Amino acid sequence: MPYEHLLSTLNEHVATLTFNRPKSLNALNADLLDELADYLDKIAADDAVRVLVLTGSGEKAFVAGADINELARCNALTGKLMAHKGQGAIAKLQSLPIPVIAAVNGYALGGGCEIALGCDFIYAAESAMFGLPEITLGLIPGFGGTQRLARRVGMGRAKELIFTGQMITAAEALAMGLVNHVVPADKLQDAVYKTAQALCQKGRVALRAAKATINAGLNADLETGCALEVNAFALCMASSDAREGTSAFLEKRKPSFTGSFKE
Ligand code: CO8
Repeated sequence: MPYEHLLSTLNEHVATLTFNRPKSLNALNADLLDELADYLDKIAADDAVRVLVLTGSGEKAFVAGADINELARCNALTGKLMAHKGQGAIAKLQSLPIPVIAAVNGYALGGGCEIALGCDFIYAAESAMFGLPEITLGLIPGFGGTQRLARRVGMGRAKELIFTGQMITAAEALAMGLVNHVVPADKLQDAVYKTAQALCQKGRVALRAAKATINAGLNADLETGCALEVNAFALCMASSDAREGTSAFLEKRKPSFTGSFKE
């Protein structure tokens, strides 16, 4: 499927997907969401990709939200379909077996903030702004924001941001734990790529197990989460990466992981 609104590159196992509608600050229309879902299906099945980075084209925006031109034409039914479409794409993003980093280079508002919340880490340029301003349009977040923001920053802060629709700076987002790192805009892509490359050197089996276990455990009670961890730990033990990692430590050398389950 050729993409009209997305640009993709692959560089040494790091895939970068760029939201590319700069004239509307990379706003999410229905076609873009279809393209995103298609791209994520392909990435999930591509063994060459070990880390995914999401960013926005231009200097102003990561994604400034759902396309308000389309929202203005929605009724209850089409609005519901649109919300399902966005939630489906972000669910694929969150459950992608590899690490996903949002490189937020500008506005991450509404659906754009919700996409960032579906990523494992958020790195932001100093100039980035975050917010869920749907309330100012007479709406609420519809791409998972009411759920994921509260899980990431706590209920009080999430309610304040969603009730007021206020935008916050990257520094404020960092202080509340929404963002992992804030860097000068011209250093953002390098900082993200450096982390992505470091993750590419880790054991793939363990990385996937860690991500899946943390994600599943967040929606379960502690006992269930710990039971999931025991099984995921055993799965790692069955991998050649575990043998390689422990041997390398004892032999005082750097490990060379293959991500294979073969003995
Ligand atoms: N949708 C469509 N077009 C947009 C959007 C958007 N979300 N954001 C910006 N644009 C367009 C502007 O209309 C403008 O177009 P034009 O040049 O043709 O007039 C262009 O991008 C540049 O924008 P501005 O001139 O407004 O740039 P400023 O620097 O003055 O302002 C802002 C930047 C503050 C980001 C401002 O554009 C803004 O407030 N944008 C809207 C932000 C917003 O409200 N986002 C939330 C949208 S709702 C949402 O995301 C809901 C998700 C769940 C949906 C559930 C399914 C139904």
